[in-house]
Amino acid sequence: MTSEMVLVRRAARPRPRIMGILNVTPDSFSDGGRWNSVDDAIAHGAAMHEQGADIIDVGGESTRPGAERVPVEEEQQRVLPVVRELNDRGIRVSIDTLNASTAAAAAEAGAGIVNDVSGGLADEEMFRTIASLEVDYIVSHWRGHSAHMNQLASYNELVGDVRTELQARVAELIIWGVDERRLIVDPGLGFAKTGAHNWTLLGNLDRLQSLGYPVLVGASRKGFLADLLEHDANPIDRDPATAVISALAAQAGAWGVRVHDVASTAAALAVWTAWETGATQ
Ligand code: PMM
Repeated sequence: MTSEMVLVRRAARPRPRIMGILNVTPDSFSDGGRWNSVDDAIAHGAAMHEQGADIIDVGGESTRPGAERVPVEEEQQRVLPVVRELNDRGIRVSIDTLNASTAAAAAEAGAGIVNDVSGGLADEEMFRTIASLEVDYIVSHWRGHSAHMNQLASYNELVGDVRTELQARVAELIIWGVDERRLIVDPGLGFAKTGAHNWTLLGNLDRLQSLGYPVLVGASRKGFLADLLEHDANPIDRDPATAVISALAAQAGAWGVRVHDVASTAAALAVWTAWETGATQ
């Protein structure tokens, strides 16, 4: 060491990808029914892309607490034309589904990512299907269907249990022959988790990152944010809190954030990027 002080700025980290949520469902908890027609859904997906979404996550079955299952044919009728058209417009698309046959059909229609909130537990064909497709796969922590997931929210050591359960799903995917470079993990906020569980997981993202896979955070408009807020007449009132989580997730090194309101998260991540780089880029 010389006596001269040298300031070394560590290399800037990439900003997380923004995944814009496109629920083509009549009943999703925060935006259900709004993008119910194919044309409206495509227009909304394209608008989110314009606002800065890197990926549009198309889903045809609500996973809100208490939600009932949707017949798979109906799910595919909802999502496939939207996936196809967005892909034709050059937009990267993920398919949010629990069903292996929908994952395969959506990949055929151009989806490059399968986002399965059940981590393969809802459909025993999912991992075999993923192994046969050229897609990235988001493996979420999950314990059971929305209709009864709140009864499954009990843990010995929350973060360790979620980490171990995710690791087991990843190990199984690798046995099926899935390329581990195509895996992304997700703590599954709100899925068999209380509000306190969600905050604990967010505060310990580093322990999930230490699994060695990119981490996706899906906190957008979820009920646990409402408990913090004095004025919460509507799920969109949670967008500022969601945007702050996006910036904090960036700071924690998340690979991506899944959000309804792309504009506010894009603004939050622009601030984070300027902070991170000293606005040198
Ligand atoms: N949450 C929902 C749906 N899909 N996918 C991932 N990877 N992570 C999540 O946290 C997640 C998800 C439920 O929220 P929505 O009904 O607003 O889409």
